[in-house]
Amino acid sequence: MTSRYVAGLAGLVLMGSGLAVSAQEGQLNLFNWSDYMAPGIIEDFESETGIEVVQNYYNSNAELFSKLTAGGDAQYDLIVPSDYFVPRLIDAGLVQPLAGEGEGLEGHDNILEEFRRPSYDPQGDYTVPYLWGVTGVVYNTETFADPEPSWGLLYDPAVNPDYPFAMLKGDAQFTFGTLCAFQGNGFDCIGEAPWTEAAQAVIETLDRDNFVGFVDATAAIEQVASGVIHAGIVYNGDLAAKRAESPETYGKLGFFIPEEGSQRWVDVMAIPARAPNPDAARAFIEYLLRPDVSARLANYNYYTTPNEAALALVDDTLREPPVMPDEAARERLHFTPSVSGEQLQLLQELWSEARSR
Ligand code: N2P
Repeated sequence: MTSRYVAGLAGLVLMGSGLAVSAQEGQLNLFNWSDYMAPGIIEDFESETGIEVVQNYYNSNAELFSKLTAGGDAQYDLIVPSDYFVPRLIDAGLVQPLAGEGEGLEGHDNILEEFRRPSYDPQGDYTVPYLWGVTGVVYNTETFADPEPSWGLLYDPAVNPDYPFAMLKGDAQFTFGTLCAFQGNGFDCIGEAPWTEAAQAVIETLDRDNFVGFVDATAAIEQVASGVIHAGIVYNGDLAAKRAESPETYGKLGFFIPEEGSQRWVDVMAIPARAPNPDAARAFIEYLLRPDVSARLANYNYYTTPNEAALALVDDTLREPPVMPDEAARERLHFTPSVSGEQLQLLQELWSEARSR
């Protein structure tokens, strides 16, 4: 029996005897993507540790970033940014190293090798992975019976001249990546030439009569289901979870990973620079690193877990598409390259210029 389970049992015995003893007192302010927790995890953590969890939500990395720069780095204890936003947060001084090194956290050995020293956090000292997934196209299967699995469903006016569609809100680099892929420059494009070409395509798309706007991924699912839009951009697990929850409402929604390539991401846990209660954040990270808790998180959200020790505990649905991309799809998926400094500035300038036209 590992020490972690012994500690858990000791906690139960203490609670059972009615003593008001807790490992750590206090509050944990968790700032997370919406619809990204599983029922019971927070309650069980609270009763085991005595820490009260308060959760607030965002819908894009850009939203998270701007809340942190507006003082959120002193308000939240734990955040869940995506891989390619980590260097931006480190460069802006918005996050602090975890306990010395991430590997010092109990349960860190459970993490798959490929996620231990990733390029976005080479020493693994700022982040611990949470869940990973992919971004693709959601569409109405009654409108588009058998579409080519291509970004053209959104970006080619000849493929969809009339039906309302949306782009993803709050992610300039992702949007440029999708257009770069469509234009043959690869989802992981970097630099002035491909980004300028992508920016031009943003301007042309904004001009189309059936373009309705930039919509959050979770909202895009509802909008396709209700007929407001007929195609948009989503994260695979969000759609899989909705379909499982209500096949009548979401059964007519199709999903594909465009053949020109798309995004694979891993969301990670990190502690803001001036977090009021970093110890509570570390306790929660260690709790989520337990194999049974990781599996519970993955199973509820229909996302793949980076926790190797949890893989045996995940549902079969998580081992097949659309949750686990097949080999052919994995070949066309890319992590979004980390860009910083002048390159990031160029990206942001091209983006705002395209948006303001
Ligand atoms: C939460 C899904 C967020 C994942 N609903 C995006 N990286």
